Amino acid sequence: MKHLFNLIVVIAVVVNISGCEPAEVGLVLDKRADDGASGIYLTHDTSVSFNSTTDRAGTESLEVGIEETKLVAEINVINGTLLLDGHHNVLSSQQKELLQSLSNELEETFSDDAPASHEISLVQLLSYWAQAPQGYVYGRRQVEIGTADGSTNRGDDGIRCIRKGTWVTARYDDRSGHHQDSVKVNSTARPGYECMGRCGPGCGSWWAVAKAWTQDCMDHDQCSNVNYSSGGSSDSNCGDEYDEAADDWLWGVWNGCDGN
Ligand SMILES: [Ca+2]
Ligand SMILES: [Ca+2]
Repeated sequence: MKHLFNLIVVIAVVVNISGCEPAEVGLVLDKRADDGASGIYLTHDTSVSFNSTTDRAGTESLEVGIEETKLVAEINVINGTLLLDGHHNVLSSQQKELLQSLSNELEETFSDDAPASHEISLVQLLSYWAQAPQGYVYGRRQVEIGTADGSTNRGDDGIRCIRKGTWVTARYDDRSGHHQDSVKVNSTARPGYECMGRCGPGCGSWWAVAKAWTQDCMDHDQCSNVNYSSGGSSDSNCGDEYDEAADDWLWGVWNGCDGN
């Protein structure tokens, strides 16, 4: 009987040790300084590394790696340009969820103090990459910040602020043609589509360091809302609206698009 008791104790200890083993998951911030930030975000089965730097010439560089998958961005604040290069990768839903989780974690961390410009860029870029349409190919492209393409009916509106509570016309195209839908800014279209017109997923956290509402983000939100609900979510429907919202996502807040 005593032997049996000992055996039970041993089994209990083994189970206890394995059950309480500290899980090394979460954000490890290696560096947070005036000239950049770097670290790694760990989950049970994968990791995301990030490294952002900023120099006196007004260039902010960011490199993100999800295992072997690399995404880079270069922002020139002086010239008003943004270069995005995803090496033609296509991210899985899980990889995009990871980027959004990392963005959320960094946003909460940075909100403790007044976040630096490059820290807000990091949070917003991760979130932007995380919200790409399904099947989106992260190619190499240069964005002129805040430059409208001159089209009045659709296309890139530069960075045009919209006000919460007002009705605006969302313009987008998909496989069934061109659409113009009237949508109330900051309304809820359905679960997952709260705060319509905000650049970012849903309404974001209350500690959000950058909240902006713009026309291009509304066009993208409504295109996604309509196409995702019909099961047709894909790069070919809303990829162009997503592309046109890049500058809004990153600089809407600096352009005063606080929704008021
Ligand atoms: Ca835009
Ligand atoms: Ca489209």
